[in-house]
Amino acid sequence: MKKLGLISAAALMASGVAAWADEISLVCSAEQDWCDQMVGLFEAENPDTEVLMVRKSTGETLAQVRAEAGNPKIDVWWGGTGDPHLIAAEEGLTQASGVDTSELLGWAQNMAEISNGRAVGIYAGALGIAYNADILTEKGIAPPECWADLEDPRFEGEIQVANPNSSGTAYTELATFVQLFGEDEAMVKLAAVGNNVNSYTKSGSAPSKAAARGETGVSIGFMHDMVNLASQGFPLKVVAPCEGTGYEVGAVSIIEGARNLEGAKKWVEFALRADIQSQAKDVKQFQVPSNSNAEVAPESPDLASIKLIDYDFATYGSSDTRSRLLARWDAEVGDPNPEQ
Ligand code: S7P
Repeated sequence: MKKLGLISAAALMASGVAAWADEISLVCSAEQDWCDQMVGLFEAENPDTEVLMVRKSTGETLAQVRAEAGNPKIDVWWGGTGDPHLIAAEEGLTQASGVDTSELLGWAQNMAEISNGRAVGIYAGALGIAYNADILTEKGIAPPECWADLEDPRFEGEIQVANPNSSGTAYTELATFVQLFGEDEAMVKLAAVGNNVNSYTKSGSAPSKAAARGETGVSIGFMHDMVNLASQGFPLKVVAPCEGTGYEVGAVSIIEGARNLEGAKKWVEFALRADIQSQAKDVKQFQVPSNSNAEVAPESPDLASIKLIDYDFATYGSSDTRSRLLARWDAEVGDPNPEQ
């Protein structure tokens, strides 16, 4: 960890350039705007600390944490779907933060329980379908209402979704199909949807952005990301699929062997605070916050009114299950043009 010497720090301060006594290395798997907001708020409260933040998708971050086991470059991993955080916990790649979770909602505490305190829930959000109303109207395509509709040839070349190897969002979709339809049937259905997919993206929020811009007719992703885009005026309609749908619990984890353990713990405590979580809506992040005292944005999809499955985080957040499902997805669904 780079520490500024007293002389160089004093020289920098005299020159008006900020000098930090401390650095936290953070990977952020939420949206860039939220990552930037969180870093700004943290540094404003902790002027001696610089947060070195990189934004990466959830599956990509898990791959990095695995590759760096024993010599981690990351102190703390904030955001992203909970399953890969649970897998990192199971593989001993993260460590318990020991933070007080008493103010958190049940689903956030559940994540901490499953992972023995190594992953803590920070937000929740449901998976859904979005469509660009202008495009579907122009092409005379009836909007989707159910997951099954996405298999229909009327959506040929119209659907965009992420690749579950890199994206936590797309892994949530894969696990949701398996929980709704059983593993074999899920693969058949995902392959049938795949016949209509024009592109598998690396990031989970990219397909809905593409649908908002009119580059694709339909996307699969998290409803809160779709609501964000619709609130910006894009002609995006959000669909809660008729069969029911899965949801994520976004998480925060401290990496095993973190070089700045104290800084990482400080970040986790900060990220769980009600006043901090309440500010997510200022950057149009409409997940449901995990702190029971945090404000829920009026735009946040109401999870109680959506037909949610009883998502089995212990099973789908296990290393064996994820490896098996991804291997089957690669073999039976597959991405013909994987993004580099
Ligand atoms: O912050 C928005 C969000 O949808 O992005 C996270 C997502 O897992 C990260 O993207 P990838 O799918 O590319 O991994 C979600 O946790 C979060 O709600």
